[in-house]
Order: sequence, then C-alpha cells, then structure tokens
Amino acid sequence: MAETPNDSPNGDYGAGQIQVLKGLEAVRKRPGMYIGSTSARGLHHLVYEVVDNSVDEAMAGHCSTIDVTIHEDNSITVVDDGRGIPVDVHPTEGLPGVELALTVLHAGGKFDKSNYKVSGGLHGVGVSVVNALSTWLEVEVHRDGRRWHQRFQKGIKQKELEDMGPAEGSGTRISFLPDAEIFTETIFSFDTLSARLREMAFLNRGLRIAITDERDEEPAEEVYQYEGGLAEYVGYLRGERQAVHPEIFYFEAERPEAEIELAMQYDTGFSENTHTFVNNINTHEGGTHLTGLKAALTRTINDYGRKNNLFKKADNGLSGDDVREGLTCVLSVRVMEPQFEGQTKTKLGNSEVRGAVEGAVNEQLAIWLDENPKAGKAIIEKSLQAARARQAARKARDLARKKNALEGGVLPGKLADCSLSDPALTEIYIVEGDSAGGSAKQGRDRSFQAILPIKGKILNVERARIDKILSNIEIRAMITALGAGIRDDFDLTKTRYNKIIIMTDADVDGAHIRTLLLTFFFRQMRELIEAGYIYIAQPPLYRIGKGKQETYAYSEDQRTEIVKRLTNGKGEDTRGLNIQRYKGLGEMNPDQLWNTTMDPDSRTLLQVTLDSAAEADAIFNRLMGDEVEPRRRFIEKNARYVRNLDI
Ligand code: 0RA
Repeated sequence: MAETPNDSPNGDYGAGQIQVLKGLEAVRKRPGMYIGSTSARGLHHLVYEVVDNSVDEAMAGHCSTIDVTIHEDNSITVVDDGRGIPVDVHPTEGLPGVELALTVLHAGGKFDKSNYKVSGGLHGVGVSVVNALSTWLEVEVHRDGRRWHQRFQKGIKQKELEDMGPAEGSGTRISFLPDAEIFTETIFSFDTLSARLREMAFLNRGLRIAITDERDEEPAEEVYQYEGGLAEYVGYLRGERQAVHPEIFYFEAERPEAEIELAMQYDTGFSENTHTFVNNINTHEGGTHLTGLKAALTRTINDYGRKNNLFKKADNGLSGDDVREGLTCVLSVRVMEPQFEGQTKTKLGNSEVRGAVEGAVNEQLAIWLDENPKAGKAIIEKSLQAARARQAARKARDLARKKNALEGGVLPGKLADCSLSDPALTEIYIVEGDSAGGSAKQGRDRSFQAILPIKGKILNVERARIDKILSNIEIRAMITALGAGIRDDFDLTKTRYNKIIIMTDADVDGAHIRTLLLTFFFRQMRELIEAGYIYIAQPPLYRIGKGKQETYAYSEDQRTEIVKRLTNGKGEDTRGLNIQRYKGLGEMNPDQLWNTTMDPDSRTLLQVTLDSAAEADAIFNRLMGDEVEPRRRFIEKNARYVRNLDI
C-alpha cells in the first residue's frame, strides 16, 4: 500500500476529506451547473472532459495516442500514453496528485503545469466532476516504472492509491460508469462521440485518437489521425464542393498573445463555412479572433486585387461578405487565459487576440497570394462575382421590402395562426402537404398552435444565392410567419413562436423535406437552432386496433412489443388485430393526429441542437451540395444525420 499521511489513524475524516465530500455533494446536487445538463448532452460531456485532459497532455507534447472505448454496459474507458497523472503526495494538500485531480473541484491548477488549460464553457470543470457523477470510476497510472490503481464510487474513494507493481511505459487509464440516478439518458451515441473525437484529431495535428464500440457483436472502430491538421480539416469540410483553387492556404504562427493556426480554401458554392476554436473549444459565437480574421481577409484580398490591377472601373471594392462567399475556413488559436463570454460561453473576449490574428493573417495571406498568383486571381474573380450578385440581391430585397413581403404585417395566406400572441406560449407546425395541413388545422388547439402547410420539396438553399432564395414563395411564407428576418438581419427576439415544429411523413420523401427545412434554418436562421427552438414531430408508424381499443407504435420495436402484449405473448398470431401502417400524415384524421403527434401531454418532440456546427456543415454540404450521388447515398441512410443533430 502507498503511504497516505492524511489518513487519521482512527479512520475519522480529516478536514481535507470533509471539504472533498462537500465538493462532491455540491456536484451531485446540482449536476447541471457543472456539466450543463443531465440529458444525453451532459452524458457525452463526461467523455469530452476526460479526453480533454489527455489532449492537454498531447498539447504539452507528451502524449501521442488516445483510445476511447464504449463498453457493453455503457461504461467508458479513456487511455492515453502521456506522462501519467502525478502520484506523489502533494506537499500542502497531503494527498497523491491523482486523488486530488479526481476528488477536488478544479484541482488541475494545483499541480498541473500544462500551458494551455481549457477553461469556461462546459469543458475544463475537471475530472473530479466526472468522478462525482459516476457509479464507479477506476484510474490506473503508469509512471516511473510502476503501476498505480485507485477506485471510487460516486466520487468517494474505496481504497487508497495502490502500487500494483512494476509497469512499462507511462500513461493514464480512466474508466467510469455514469450514474443512472443522475442522468436521464445513459446510452452513449457512437456517432456523437466519434464526431467530437474526429474534430479533436483535426485540431491536434498528428494526434491519434481511436474509438471502439464494444456494444455490437461486430465492434465498430474508427481511428482518427491527421498529419495535415487543419488543412486536412478544410478538405474534409469542403467535401464535394468544387474548389476554386487546388492548394489550401495554411499557416501556423506564434505571437506573444496567442498561437494561431489557420487553413482555408474557396469553392464555387455560396455559403460561408468558417469555424473558430480556442484551446480546442468551438467558439460558436465567434469573438475577437474571428473579428481579427475577418478584418484581415477583407483588407488583404482588396489590397491584392488593387495591387495587381484585377478590379475593373465599375467595381467598388469587396465587402467582408464578398470575400467570404464560398469560403471554407478553420481558425484555431491557443490562448493562455481565455475569457469566454456570450450566452453559451463560446465567444472569445480577450481583446489582445484580435490584433494578433489580424496581423498574422495579413502577413501570411499576402505572402501566399504573391506566391500563388493563379489562386489569387481566382479568389478575386470569385469575390467579384459575389459582389455583383449581392448588388443585384440588394435591389431584389429592397423591392421585396417595399412590397412589405418580409417585414411582417401581412402574414401568409396559408398560415392558420393561433389566437395567443406570446411567443413563449405558442408553437407553429410546419406541415408537409395541404392535406396533412388540413388535418392539422382541424385537430390542433387553436389557442396556441399555428399551422403552416408547405408544398412538397422546398427550394434547396444550399445551392441557391440569396436573390433566388428570397423570391421563393414557400420560403417567403416561412420567413414572414416566423417574423424574425433572416441571416444578418435575423433577430431572435422577434420570433413569433418559441417552438417551431417540423412535421413530415415518415418516409424517404418526408426525410428529404425535413432535411431541406433544416438546411434552410441552419443557413439562414442558425440562431433558431442554437436557441433550441426547432423540433421534429414524431408521428406514429402504426395504428394497432383491437376491438374498440387503439394503440400507436412509433418504431418497429414498439410495434412488436405491443402486438406481443395484445396477443398475450404469442406475437406471431395477429388475428383479431387490425394493424395499419401509416404511409403519410394525410392518412390520419384530425383526432388521431392530435392524439398521436400534436397533444403536448402525449406527443414526443425531438429537439434539434447543434453540437458541432462544423460537423453539421459537412453533413449538409454532402447532403445538399451539387453532387447527386452522395446525396442519394446519404438520404438512403438518413437516420444518421438526425441522430447527429439531435444530441
Ligand atoms: C499534471 C502533471 C502531469 C501530468 C498530468 C497532469 C496529466 C493529467 C492527465 C489526465 C489524463 N491524462 C493525463 N496525463 C497527464 C505531469 C507532470 C510531470 O510529469 O512532470
């Protein structure tokens, strides 16, 4: 046994131990304060928290590989080949470093010498929080030729740190089982974890991160390792979109204020796909680093065009929007003491970073453009096209404004509005097809539920410029019904309903329409998704009637279960049952639609959220871009993207 000087001989708790128990109790009492939520999202954050520590070790240059395993019982193991969490007894705390890390909130700073610690957001709360919220947690450290082990339950140590004998190499292994008393969801999504780990691997060039899922008979495994780092990330994000220039602009720069890494490339599309990270955390809300980047892009590209006489007389220079159209860009900065601000604490506040990024991008981009004149010319050409289209669009928009089309006031004729007007109380169903729209209008509670039927396949906004988008009738109806404008003019506080529910048929066409709608919200009203206002209705797949009694099944499994119950366990013999497969919403009468899909007391809604905007970008791009084949493949397996967007 290792020596544990803090243990009093009679087994009473020392003052330090009482502090520890108080800390753990606080975490278990208010888990949401520490990990954001106790739903699937919070559950997955436990894994990110543990992996973040290994990635920190990699950033410090001491770890090259991380293995994550989802075990059959939904416990998780994270193994790294870093230096191992220190095991020596802390001089003032009187406990081994590893025990401190696992039991004291924010203990990291007490012994962690790594330079760039994540802080703020949901990450960086420390592995002690994971420990407190786990039924059990085991840690194994290989260090200085020995193997050390300790086990905890709900954060409380079951024994002292134990020396298990000689070991080779160094590293840390942490295994834990999330506590089902704390979490409302305890099943891990392979896709969700996998997407985040891939992002981590892109952001940390050369770092190998593997994930294995042992829950299936055939274990699933992915290995992520990118020697090209962000440059490879940009290639991945661009996906099927056609490049304007073949070479990716990439640089790394070290400034006193920040380490800066950037990769970018233009494509022939119209959307902007910029993703920014600070210490590996996605800064969804932007901040000073993004401001610096934007300023540098606009300035350097205009300077380059002017210097090389690439503008015509009629051109009035390029705006920020012009130089970002069709741009895929990833900016990753490392900052010693990041200040995270904003609603979701994902906006960088450090003012000194702005100038550092702006200066570095100005300098490096100017050099790259001079060395790659073909790319330079193509970029100016692309930006000029954007500028000209934008001028045309502005005219179209002014016209639309004059007609009062987008400014609220005149609501679309097809909208059946509700009588309440407080957005906090109201919801709107966007329904596929006029016939289902009719049933929904009859079945709804008109006091708080509005219905907007839309015709089949709406315009694919991924492949259209803004002037075309604004002249599309279905899209205009949605913009006016929601009342909050679009893109840069979007104002969340003006949204007329705080629940926007997409209701489509449970078939391939329905999935396609749902994707078109999600693409539209993602590109034109992303704040709606970020605010958690977008939902997907879950209509039943089957109606199972027995005599006068009727039951609904929302999945194949549920159907099997219900049939079994109604046939007293026989299952095969379905005589006496009337099983109806719903092909579309239109087959349900208004009462059925209300009971199964619209009544807040009995319906299920899936909330659409964005865990990784970058991943969503890549998915929408593959799904909705120019190439037909990947879209077809993707829609065939379409369950995946909803899962990715759902957590
Ligand atoms: C602080 C100091 C040292 C290592 C670590 C923390 C460390 C923590 C974790 C958590 C998961 N894996 C980890 N790997 C390392 C090392 C101090 C030294 O050796 O000088």
